[in-house]
Amino acid sequence: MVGRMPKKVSVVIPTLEEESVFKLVKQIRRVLGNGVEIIIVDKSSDKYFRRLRSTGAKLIRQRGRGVENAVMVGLRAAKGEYIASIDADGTHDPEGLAEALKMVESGKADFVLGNRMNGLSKGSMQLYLRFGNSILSGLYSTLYHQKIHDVLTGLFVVSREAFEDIRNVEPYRAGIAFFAIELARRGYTVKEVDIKYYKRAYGESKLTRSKFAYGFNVASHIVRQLRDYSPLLIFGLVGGILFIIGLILGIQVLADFFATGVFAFTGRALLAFMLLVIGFLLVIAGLILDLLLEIERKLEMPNR
Ligand SMILES: Nc1nc2c(ncn2[C@@H]2O[C@H](COP(=O)(O)OP(=O)(O)OP(=O)(O)O)[C@@H](O)[C@H]2O)c(=O)[nH]1
Ligand SMILES: [Mg+2]
Repeated sequence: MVGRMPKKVSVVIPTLEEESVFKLVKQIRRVLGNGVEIIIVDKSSDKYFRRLRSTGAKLIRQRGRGVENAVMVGLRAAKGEYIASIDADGTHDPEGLAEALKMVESGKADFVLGNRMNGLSKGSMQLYLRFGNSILSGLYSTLYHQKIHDVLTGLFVVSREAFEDIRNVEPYRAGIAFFAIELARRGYTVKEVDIKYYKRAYGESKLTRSKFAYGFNVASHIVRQLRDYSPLLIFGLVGGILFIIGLILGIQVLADFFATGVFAFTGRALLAFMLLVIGFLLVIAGLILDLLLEIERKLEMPNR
C-alpha cells in the first residue's frame, strides 16, 4: 500500500492583505485533496496575520521583501514532492494547479506555468499589461528556447528535483519570471497550461505602482543572462552590425575616390574605419569570452 500512496503536494501562497485567501485555501483543498500542504507566506499587518490562523494552513511571516522572495521562502519550507504557487488575490483559477500538476507528474515538464492569456475574463488584464507581457514572454521564449506566453503569471508547479537545483539562488526582483529564468538556464523543461484569469475582487494591486519598473527588471534579467551565457551572440551581433555599417560607408568613400580621383569625405572615411575596427574587435571579444566560458564549463562538469 505504501508504495501506491499519492505523492505529496505543497502549495505556496504569497499574501499581502488579501481578503480572497480564505476562500482560496478551501478551493485548493477541494481541487488537490485535504492532504495538500498549504503554506501562506505573509507580509501583512499583525491583525491580518492573526486572522490567517483560521485557514489551518502553515503560516510564515515574511521577513524579506517582494513576491519572489515570499515564494522562495515558501518553497524552501515545503515538504511536498511537487511544489506549486498561486497568487492570494483569487484571480488565478486553482483548477489550473491540478492541470499543471498532471503535466509535471507525467514527466512532460519540470516546471509548468499557468498561462492566463487564453482565459482572460473581461477587465482582468489591462491592454498595456497584455502587450508588455507578450513582449517579455516572447523575449524569454526566444532566448531560452521555450514556448511560453505568460512569463508574468502567478501560478506554477515545479518538481522537487528541479527546485532543489535553485534552492540556494537568491531571488531577484522579477516575480515568477525569476523561477522561469533560473530553471530554463539549468536546462529544465518549462511548459504551460491554459488557466482562467479573473478580475481582482477585493483591494488593490500590490505591484501596480511599480509595474513599469517591474517589467523593465524582468526584461533586464532575461537579457543579462544572455550576456553572461552567450557572449558570442551579443558581441557578435553588435560587432557584426557595426562592421557592416562601416563596410557600407567605406565602400561609398572608395567608390567616390575611384570615380573622381579625389579623396573627399574624410569624416566619413574616418567613421567607416572606426566602425570596422570596433566591430571586428567586438566579434573577437565575443569569441574569446565564448572560449573562456566553454573552458569554465568543462572544468565545472568533468563527468559530462
Ligand atoms: N508575501 C508577499 N506577498 C506579496 C508581495 N507583493 C505582492 N504579494 C502578493 O503576491 C500576489 C501578486 O500580487 P498582485 O498585487 O496581485 O500583483 P498583480 O497580480 O500584478 O496585480 P493585480 O493585477 O492588480 O492583481 C498577491 O497574492 C499579493 O498579495 C510581497 O512583497 N510579499
Ligand atoms: Mg493579482
